[in-house]
Amino acid sequence: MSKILKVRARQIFDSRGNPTIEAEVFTKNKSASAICPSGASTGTYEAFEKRDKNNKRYLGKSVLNAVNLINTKISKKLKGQIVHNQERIDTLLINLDGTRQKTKLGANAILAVSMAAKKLSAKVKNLPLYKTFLVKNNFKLPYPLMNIINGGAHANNGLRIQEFMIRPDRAKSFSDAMRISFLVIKNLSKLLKKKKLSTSVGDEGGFAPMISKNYQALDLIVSAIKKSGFTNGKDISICLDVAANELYKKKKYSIHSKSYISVDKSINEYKKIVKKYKIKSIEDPFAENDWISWNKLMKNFNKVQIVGDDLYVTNLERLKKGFLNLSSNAILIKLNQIGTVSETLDVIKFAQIIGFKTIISHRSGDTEDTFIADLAVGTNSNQIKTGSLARSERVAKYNQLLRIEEELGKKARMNKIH
Ligand code: 2PG
Ligand code: MG
Repeated sequence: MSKILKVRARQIFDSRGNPTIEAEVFTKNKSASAICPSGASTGTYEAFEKRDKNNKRYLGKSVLNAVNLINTKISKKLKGQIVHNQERIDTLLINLDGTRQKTKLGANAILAVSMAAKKLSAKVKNLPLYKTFLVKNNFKLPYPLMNIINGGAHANNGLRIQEFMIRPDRAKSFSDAMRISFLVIKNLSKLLKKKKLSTSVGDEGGFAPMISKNYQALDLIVSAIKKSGFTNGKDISICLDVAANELYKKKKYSIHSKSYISVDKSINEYKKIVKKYKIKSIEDPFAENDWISWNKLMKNFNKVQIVGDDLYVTNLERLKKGFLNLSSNAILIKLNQIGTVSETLDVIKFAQIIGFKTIISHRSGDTEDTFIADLAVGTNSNQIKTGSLARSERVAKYNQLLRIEEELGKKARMNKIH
């Protein structure tokens, strides 16, 4: 049996240039490493990200204490554990921390180790990572949700909605999904240039032109889809991440314009844009504690995918509450919101049992680590959200999915979107 010899960690940097943790787990002959990502529009109930608040040399952003905890306490705890026993490894990590939101060791420290152990187990078994999760055969590729216009906390253009995404619903294969998305993105770039708008990109690789009205972004995307020879709402669907936590004040929302309006009025505006732009998916339409408004929205739509991100923070208890409350019909999955691979898999399993769509997601501060691409295939998740076709930390995940598709060969299938 392959036993863990030691765990080592180092401080490296993420796509926004912020310090993050890379952990490396060793057996006698092999090792594997993993890197933790980091969000900007985070939910209050996410697991804790440990940073050295008092270290002025890194403006309070370094992760050196967490790195040190991995090299000492965590390494000592995991020494001698069988690398294939992911649940035991994760339980030991959870118990060693002992707090609800993993504040002692930091979820960033715990997750980097948890993912590295998972990768090492696959390596020792000589299996591709995607074959070591929930699905054992009939692997399916997820539909990409490409964030092609960035706003909100991911850009400084004043756009209210954080992410304007496209999903190539009629793609027959993952490579076809990439080709379709590529065409729309290139045509969008041309359109922006023509309108003398910037083609520079935001944190997730989507364009961040200086426009501030949601409908301007939506009109641009509709034109790009048309220009590429596709039909909006059929070949391609527009999907949104509103990230409404950031747009909430005293029971009112500033989603649709700068002024704050009531929930009922916000829902009416949602209805208008869903109809006009044939929007198929809305993530975080309301704030993380506003359960009633989520339910109201669900009652208004029966064909729109409503996705909980900050609402659920990949937390089983919150997902159960959302299920009972009829808050949504899909969940966004982010490993670092909860902090271990095992807990993430539990949430995915439960979501799939209750018939929710699972969407595996990157963070706005991400890295070259492609773990989530394998996770999406290995859990039969319908969709993956990992930015646009720009910035290597985003493209790396898509490229990994292309490799997986190639490896599956004739057996490769796309997941079901409807
Ligand atoms: C989101 C994510 C990823 P962040 O809100 O869904 O797109 O952003 O990582 O900043 O929370
Ligand atoms: Mg989100």
